[in-house]
Amino acid sequence: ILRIRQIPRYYSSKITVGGKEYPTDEYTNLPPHIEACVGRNLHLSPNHPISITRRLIERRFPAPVYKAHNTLSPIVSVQQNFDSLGFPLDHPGRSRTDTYYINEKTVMRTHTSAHQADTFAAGESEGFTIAADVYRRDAIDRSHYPVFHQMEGARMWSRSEVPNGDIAAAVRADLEKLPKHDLVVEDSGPIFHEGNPLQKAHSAEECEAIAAHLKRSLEGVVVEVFGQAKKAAIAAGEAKEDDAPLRVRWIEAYFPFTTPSWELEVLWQGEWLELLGCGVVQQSIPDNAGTPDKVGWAFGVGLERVAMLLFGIPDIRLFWSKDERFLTQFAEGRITKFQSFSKYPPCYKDVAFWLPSSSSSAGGQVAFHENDMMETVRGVAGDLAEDVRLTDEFTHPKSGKKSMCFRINYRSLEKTLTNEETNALHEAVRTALKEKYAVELR
Ligand code: FA5
Ligand code: MG
Repeated sequence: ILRIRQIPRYYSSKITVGGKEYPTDEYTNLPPHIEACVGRNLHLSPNHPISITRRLIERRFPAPVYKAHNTLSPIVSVQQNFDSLGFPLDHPGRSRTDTYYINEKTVMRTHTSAHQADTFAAGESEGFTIAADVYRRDAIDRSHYPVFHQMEGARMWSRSEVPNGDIAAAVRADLEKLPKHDLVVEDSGPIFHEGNPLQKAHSAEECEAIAAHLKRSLEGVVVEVFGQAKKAAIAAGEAKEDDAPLRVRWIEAYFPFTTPSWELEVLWQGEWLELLGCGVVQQSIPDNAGTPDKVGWAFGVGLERVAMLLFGIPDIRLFWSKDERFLTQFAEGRITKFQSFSKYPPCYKDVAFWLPSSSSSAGGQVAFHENDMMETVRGVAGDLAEDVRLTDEFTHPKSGKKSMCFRINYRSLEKTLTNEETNALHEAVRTALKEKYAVELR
């Protein structure tokens, strides 16, 4: 039986998240269908592809240099998620359109970097990995989901502990110990320049050594992951030994908490897919964590993105499936190609509406964000929504009113949806939009 979910319009004075109660306020925007994911812990579920992927990557960052943290709570303070990392107050990531707030001071972590400062402060090891569920209001398509998993990694060196206080030499010595590989990675150009600057606290030589150690470490992950993926594809008859090699590239990036910064992308299904972000840790973070003599690097990788490539999983929603046909295909320590149990027909439906005039008036606060659409659809249709795209948007020249049109693809991973079912879902989406955002349906 198809269940159409209700979206709450008001929150009561308390909200329960992960079994604990929190006071709500005008920031609260965490819907029940997202709260329901707290505690699923796919990254710790034996034989789940997210857990298998986590362990595969963890193996590249072994103890005792790296300590693995995999059970940190997803409920963090705004201080941990944003302030400690130097996010400016007007950074879009802080807005309620992008982040799930439990209340003004408490959020669902949007990334594993939320634990960087605390982990530096604890000072238990030279390096660490942190695997965890993270939460974001975001697009709906085959590679984006509002709850996903990241692994953070960091490696720090202490000025007071390396021989002669020479960080660059110590990092280069550690670089020599990393396994070499012959993967060709397209590079992004100079290690640092005005647009991707060196920090004042670092010499050019230090930054270059840290960046080289960072890139070699992460390229090692790619080599491991794709070596395994290729073996599995060959075993499944989907690839041959002499197939064209994987295309991988570094591109420059920006994060408030690293500089210089990069992202690593791979060519997947004809498009560049971003796997991870990384960079040289902003010195203010170890400084504020009480470990000012530490310098080093950090990265954050999307585990679903890696798992999709590893196992050939075509849609990110599958990770949440409780369907035995999905779950029984995977076993710890074994990389095999996902056998799709079938592809059911898509069903495209459009919805067009005028935004209430207050929200489209010039200079006024826009009260409807694309992510509001995403969440409304996910809230009503759950995993029966495969993809949502903004197909048209315009402002009426006379009335100044703004119109938006979205195309929703309804498709179940488990069965063929009937016309009645998709019509009911679509009608419920329309009603929810009208009730929650006072849009005028067209
Ligand atoms: C971050 O979250 C940074 N914290 C990463 C980082 C850590 C940078 C440490 C520097 C130092 P970003 O928003 O790009 O960056 O997300 C990192 C990765 O998470 C992406 O590369 C992608 O693999 C994955 N990801 C992001 N959004 C989604 C989503 N909605 N669904 C699935 N995976 C996602
Ligand atoms: Mg990114």
